[in-house]
Amino acid sequence: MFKTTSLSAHSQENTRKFVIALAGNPNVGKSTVFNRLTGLKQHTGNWPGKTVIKTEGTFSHRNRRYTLVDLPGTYSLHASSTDEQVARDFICFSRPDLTLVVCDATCLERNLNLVLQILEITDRVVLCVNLMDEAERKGFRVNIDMLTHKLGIPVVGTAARSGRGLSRLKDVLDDMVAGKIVTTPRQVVYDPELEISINEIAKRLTPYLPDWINSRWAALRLLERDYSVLDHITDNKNKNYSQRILKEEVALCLQ
Ligand SMILES: Nc1nc2c(ncn2[C@@H]2O[C@H](COP(=O)(O)OP(=O)(O)OP(=O)(O)O)[C@@H](O)[C@H]2O)c(=O)[nH]1
Ligand SMILES: [Mg+2]
Repeated sequence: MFKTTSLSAHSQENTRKFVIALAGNPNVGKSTVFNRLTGLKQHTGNWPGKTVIKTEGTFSHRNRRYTLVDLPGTYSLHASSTDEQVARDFICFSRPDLTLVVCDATCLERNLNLVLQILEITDRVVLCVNLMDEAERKGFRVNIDMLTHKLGIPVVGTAARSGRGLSRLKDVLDDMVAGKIVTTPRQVVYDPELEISINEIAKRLTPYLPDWINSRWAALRLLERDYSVLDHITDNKNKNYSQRILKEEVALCLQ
């Protein structure tokens, strides 16, 4: 799954700060991971226009500087609550260099739902399977290698409260940013009829969207009649016209 690339292309990059979005279900240890990585270098405010708290922190590792953004805990990214909207918009539209998803090792199945949703948005994802100590205490065995293979992204087991695995996690984040790891994220395949519509809409959307927005993901949002993604189309001059045309095309695909 992983390919190694040359570091030379990235030699200039140690002067800038890399942004890591920290996502996950509620109560899985995100803030514990956040505190372990950033120590006291934290700053708290609000998300613009929202009453949701935004906590940012910084850390350095192997000569690179990072800003870690602790997103609200969510079970999904359907933007049906303010928390979900904040988390989704940051991962999708703020273009973080990486998204670090924290999972609870004792209830992986429920947690993986969010992971798969994030993999529909971006391929720049690292999974931290936290609470490994709790899982072990309950007699669960989590196969990290198998998860890595099945999901196509790097997976690191941690017990953040005691600090176990955090050093390896930092190495993996850094390897991702350095371009040493190329991911092949597992994609959810929907039923064939839906896949035809997704592909058709994605094809029509592509010319209107910036290339960093995944058009397959955008097509799925339109199929759910979530048109907020259309706010991000690049054709500013004809924005209203383009939005109307795209909505009509989606309606045609749904007939
Ligand atoms: N045993 C164990 N407990 C942990 C671990 N990581 C976090 N905890 C505990 O789990 C609880 C929740 O941790 P938080 O870091 O607040 O979780 P969170 O995901 O930030 O929670 P929300 O922000 O409320 O969504 C706390 O009591 C932590 O001490 C771990 O690896 N092992
Ligand atoms: Mg928290």
